[in-house]
Amino acid sequence: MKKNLLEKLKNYSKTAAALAVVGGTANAQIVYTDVDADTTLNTFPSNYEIDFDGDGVIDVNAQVLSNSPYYQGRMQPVGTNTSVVASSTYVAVLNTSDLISISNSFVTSSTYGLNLVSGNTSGSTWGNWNSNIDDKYVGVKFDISGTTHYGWIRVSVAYNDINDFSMTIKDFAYQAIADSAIYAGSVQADTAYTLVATDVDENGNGLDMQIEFNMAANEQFIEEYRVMVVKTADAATFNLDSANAVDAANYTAIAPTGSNISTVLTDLSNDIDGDAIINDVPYKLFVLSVTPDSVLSINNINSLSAESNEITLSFTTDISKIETNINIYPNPVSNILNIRLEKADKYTIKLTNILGEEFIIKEFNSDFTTLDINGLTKGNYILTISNNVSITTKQVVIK
Ligand SMILES: [Ca+2]
Ligand SMILES: [Ca+2]
Ligand SMILES: [Ca+2]
Repeated sequence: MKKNLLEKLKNYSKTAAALAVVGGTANAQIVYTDVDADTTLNTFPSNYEIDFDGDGVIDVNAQVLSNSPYYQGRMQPVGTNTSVVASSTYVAVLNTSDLISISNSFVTSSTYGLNLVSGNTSGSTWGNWNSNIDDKYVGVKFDISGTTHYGWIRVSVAYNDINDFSMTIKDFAYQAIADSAIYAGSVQADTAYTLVATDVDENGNGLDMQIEFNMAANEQFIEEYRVMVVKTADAATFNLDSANAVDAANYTAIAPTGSNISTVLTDLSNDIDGDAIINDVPYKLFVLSVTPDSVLSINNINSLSAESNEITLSFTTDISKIETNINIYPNPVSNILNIRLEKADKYTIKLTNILGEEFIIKEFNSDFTTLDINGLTKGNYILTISNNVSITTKQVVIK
């Protein structure tokens, strides 16, 4: 498992997707950088400089050095207001999913930074990493343009004794939202983009809804895309929290393919409210990129695309389409009249007598409905059925 993960991580490069988000943990925005290849510091002195935000200002300098009889592996905060999560006065060993936030104890050390590993040839040791430690985290707080950001660095230490150890720097990430916490090891799925919805058929349901979108620039942390159909009236307030809460019956899951996606929904596809997708309702579509919890931690974060164009499905067929595909039964009728149309749509039906007197009017969004005609006088009636593009009439006999 771990080996696969490391292999997967090797090809990952920096993600800096621009996505408009609001504050809060669920809407976190994590910028991840792989160290490719993992960098092992095993000669004295050697170092690796970490620039979390890619602004050219080094934030943390990881280094091993010897000033005999002392040997040290350190994390040196070098950026403005940078500091490291500490236990005692040494770099703390954080586990996957430990929260890095304002609540931690941070220490800013001066010239050499904080010890992970240190000791002397007389056998004294200092620090919390003086052993074989695989894939643990250094928590960091640093400054971007005067605001505080939290991040993690994944580190392994191979330790024989105090003058025979190495530190391996594997990857790092930070929370792009100022003052917002990050979980150690937490990553975020990249975002699908440029969604285009098109009406491609004449079924009056999801079979007419084609969605095309560009795959995320990096699919490393994406388990599946979820296509979500949102009524336009609700689209402005639809956000990552809402998308995460949508029931599995009400989105379409698509596995990443390594290519851009084009797909058509099904006749059973619902919008996010659980309503069938039908004609004459304005929708906007979204794609949620879902990251599996198993990749690195239990705190990985999904990403929501920007909305698609607005799409309103409709029939472009004329009156003959309805006329030839209508089924009214039984006829003559004495109790319940069934009305079945070939395609679901928004229909209005009226039952009138031959004088034009109106007895029943009903609207429905479906390909089927019933009328209860109990109590109506026996005789000949006219059933008028219309949608937004056509109208037709049928004779009904009540017996
Ligand atoms: Ca920087
Ligand atoms: Ca790496
Ligand atoms: Ca259509």
